[in-house]
Amino acid sequence: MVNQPRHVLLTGAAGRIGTCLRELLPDYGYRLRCFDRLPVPGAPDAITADLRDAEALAAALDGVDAVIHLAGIPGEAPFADILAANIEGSYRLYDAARAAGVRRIVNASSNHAVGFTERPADGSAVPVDTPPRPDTYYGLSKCFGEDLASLYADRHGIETVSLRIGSFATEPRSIRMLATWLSPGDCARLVHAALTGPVAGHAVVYGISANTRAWWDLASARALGYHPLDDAEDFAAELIAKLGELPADDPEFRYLGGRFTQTGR
Ligand code: 15L
Repeated sequence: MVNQPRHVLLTGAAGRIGTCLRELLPDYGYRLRCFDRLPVPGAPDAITADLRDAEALAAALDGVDAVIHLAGIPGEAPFADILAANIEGSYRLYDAARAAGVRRIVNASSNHAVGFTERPADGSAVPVDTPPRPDTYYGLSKCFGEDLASLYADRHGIETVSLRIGSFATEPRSIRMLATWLSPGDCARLVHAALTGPVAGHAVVYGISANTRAWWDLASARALGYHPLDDAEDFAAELIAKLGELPADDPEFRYLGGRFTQTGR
C-alpha cells in the first residue's frame, strides 16, 4: 500500500486482541473506529452492533480506509453459533466493505485453520501454503474467512491479509505456547505490517513472535515488513521447570492445533 491508512474500523474491539490494538495502534498513527456486539470499555463512541446489522455496519464503514476484522467467536462453539457469528458475520463485513470502497482488510484467521496438520517430524517450519486442515467448526470458519478474503481480492480487488494467529497472550503459559506465542507488542507490529505492507490480492501469514521453537514459517509475514521482537524462549526455563516437557505424542504437541483437535471426539 502506498499510503498508510489512517481511518481504520476495528471489529471485535472489546475482545482480548481488540483491547490490545486499541491501546497500541494509535501510536502508529491510526485513528480507530471501534465496533463490537458488546460495549467497548473506555470507548464511548464505539458502535455497539452485530455485523449482521447492515445499517450499523454501513455507517461504521463510512470514510474508513481499512478494516481490522477480529469479530467472531474465538474458539469452538455449536455450529449454528459459528455459522452466524464467524461465517455470516465475515461475509457481511467483506460485502459491506466492498460497497463502501474499502481498500484493505486485515482478517483475523487462526492456526486452527490448519490445526489437524501434524508437526513435521524433522522440526521444519510449516509453510503458509500447507493445505487447510481445520480442527474444529471454529477452524472451519477461519478456512471460510481465508477463502472469502481470496474471493473479494480476486473479484473486487480488495487487498487483504489473513493472519493465522497462534496464541495471543501477555506471556506464554504452556509448553505449546513456547512455539505458538504472539506477544501484544508483536501483535501490533504484525497488524501494522498487514495494514501497510505490499500485498497482491490475498496474503496469508502466521501470527507469532520470533519464537526460537516456532512451528510456523514467518517468511510471508516478514515480506510485509513484520519484524517481531519477542521470543517465548525467554520464559522457557521457568515454564519447563514448572510444567515439565510434554511427550511428543501428546496431542498438544503432535498437531499444530494442540488440544483443539480433541474437541468433540
Ligand atoms: C485461537 O485461535 C483461539 O482464539 C485462542 O483462544 C487460542 O486457543 C489460540 O488459538 C491457540 O491456538 O492457542
